[in-house]
Amino acid sequence: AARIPAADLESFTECLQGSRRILALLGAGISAASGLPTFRGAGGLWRSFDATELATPEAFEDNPGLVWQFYNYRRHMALQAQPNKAHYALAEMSRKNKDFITLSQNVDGLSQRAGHPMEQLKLLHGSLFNIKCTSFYCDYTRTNDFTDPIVPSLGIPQKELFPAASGEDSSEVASAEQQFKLANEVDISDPSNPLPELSADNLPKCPKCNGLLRPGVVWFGEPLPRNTLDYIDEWIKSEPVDLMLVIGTSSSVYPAAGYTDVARENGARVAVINMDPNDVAGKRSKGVGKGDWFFQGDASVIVPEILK
Ligand code: BJW
Ligand code: ZN
Repeated sequence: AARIPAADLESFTECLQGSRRILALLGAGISAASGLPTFRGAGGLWRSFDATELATPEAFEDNPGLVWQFYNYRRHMALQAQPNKAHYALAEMSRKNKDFITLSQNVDGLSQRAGHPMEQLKLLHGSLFNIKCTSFYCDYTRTNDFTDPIVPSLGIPQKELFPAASGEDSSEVASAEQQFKLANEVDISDPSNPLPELSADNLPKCPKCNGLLRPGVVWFGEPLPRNTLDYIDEWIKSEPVDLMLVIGTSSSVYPAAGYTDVARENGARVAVINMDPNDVAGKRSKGVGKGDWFFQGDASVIVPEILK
């Protein structure tokens, strides 16, 4: 907190107190202090793979087993993580102000678990805990699926951990709890641990059509949920926006990053909270302009400090 310049905090607080219609845009940096890796820069690799290259329809088509292992791992990590003070501060402020809307690019569920009012939380890129069918003619989806691993074969294969389990001595077969515990002690993100090759038969299957299921997230080249985009456009354009908070995002992915400029055009002043001063809002815009704030540091420290 000592890093926040007093004059900036003072002018920001004055603006915040005079603001009713507030928009927040969240990125992976808000969950960094909860132990979840971001996409770009250090930590953006999973095994030897660039996380942004696994988050594509092409990667899933080429190797659904690999991509499912990546998402199964991310689901597990997100479930183990706890929301931090930034998630809680935003949730609390949202409960007090129904004109405060948060657009989250994150799929980790931490805002929801911090008690963020759902009607004020717009998920731009879906959720790790939504699942949908890949079959063109099938509309099967399910939400809030916290099964971990999502299917048993996405845990560590039993025969690798329990060579005896396939043998005669049934006393060697581990209980479900033991299997779960052991499976999660093997760090599948460590490339020195073998990654099992999985056939489509071992992956999550649709109960309706038996097609392959996929994570309910938005990959590159895919459209964001239409009703969410419509809601946001209407919300931003119906009345002037007073203030926009851009928290822990590289502002490099569209259309999400573009909302900062749209809000600015509709009157908003913009505060950016980020570790990296180069990641100012809207890479394609002129960046942080006159009358805006940049608060450098860990969102879990800065956000509760500037919103209190
Ligand atoms: C801290 C911190 C700490 C660290 N405290 N800070 C216009 C122009 C150019 C290109 C496009 C355009 N419009 C669309 C495109 C194409 C594309 C795109 O944007 N490409 C860019 C790379 C240029 N966009 C799309 O494809 C989107 N779809 C689309 O536009 O569809 C159009 C369409 C219409 C009709 C039919 C068909 C199509 C879809 C984008 C989907 C993005 N998906 C992902 C994966 C989600 C699933 C998953 O999680 O696996 O979303 S990619 C990944 O990036 C993920 C994130 O939500 C997103 C943004 O990343 P984020 O959150 O900003 O993370 P990082 O790592 O980049 O940054 C972290 C930041 O935190 C850094 O700044 C750090 O400094 C900071 N930080 N620790 C505070 N403790
Ligand atoms: Zn189906």
